[in-house]
Order: sequence, then structure tokens, then C-alpha cells
Amino acid sequence: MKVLFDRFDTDGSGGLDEKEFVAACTLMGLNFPTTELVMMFREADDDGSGVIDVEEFSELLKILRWKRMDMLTTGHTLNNNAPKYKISSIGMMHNWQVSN
Ligand SMILES: [Ca+2]
Repeated sequence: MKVLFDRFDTDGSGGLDEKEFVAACTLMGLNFPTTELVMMFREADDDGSGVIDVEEFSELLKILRWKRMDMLTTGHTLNNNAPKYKISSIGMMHNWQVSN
């Protein structure tokens, strides 16, 4: 994950800013609307520093993959009515992945 993270950290700052995060998701085929990605980014950026570290990035990826799987299995497209998964639900998602 660190290698991947460093690749996406295009300015070598040691953190991903919004632009780098959106570009990273797009490159990985996680084609969510930019507004959705930015919203999740800001949720993950607890201290408002404008960048996320490798751990936060890795947690966000888990959520995005989970959301995409949910979209594929339910046939729902992502829109304003889509459920908003909070970072605090990560533990629950881990359980969901293990039990399914
Ligand atoms: Ca950076």
C-alpha cells in the first residue's frame, strides 16, 4: 500500500491532497463522482490538514471498494440518495466482509 501511496503522491509531500486522491481513485477504476470522493476525503481528513496519510488512504479505499460492490449487487447507481458511509463504520464493514 505504501508503494501505491507514494506513486499517487505526485508532489512527494508524504500526503495525498484532494486532487491526488481523486486522480488515484480514477486510476484504480473507482469512478465515483468527484463531489462524492471529495466529500469522503474531507471526512477522512479529521484535522483539516488538507491531506490524508497512508492509513487514511487505505481505509478510504476499503470503503470505496465496498460501496462499489454494493452498487453492483443492488443495481443502485450512486446519487444524492445513496447511503453515506462514515469512517466510523469501518469496523462494521470489516465484519461484513469476514462473514460474507
Ligand atoms: Ca501530496
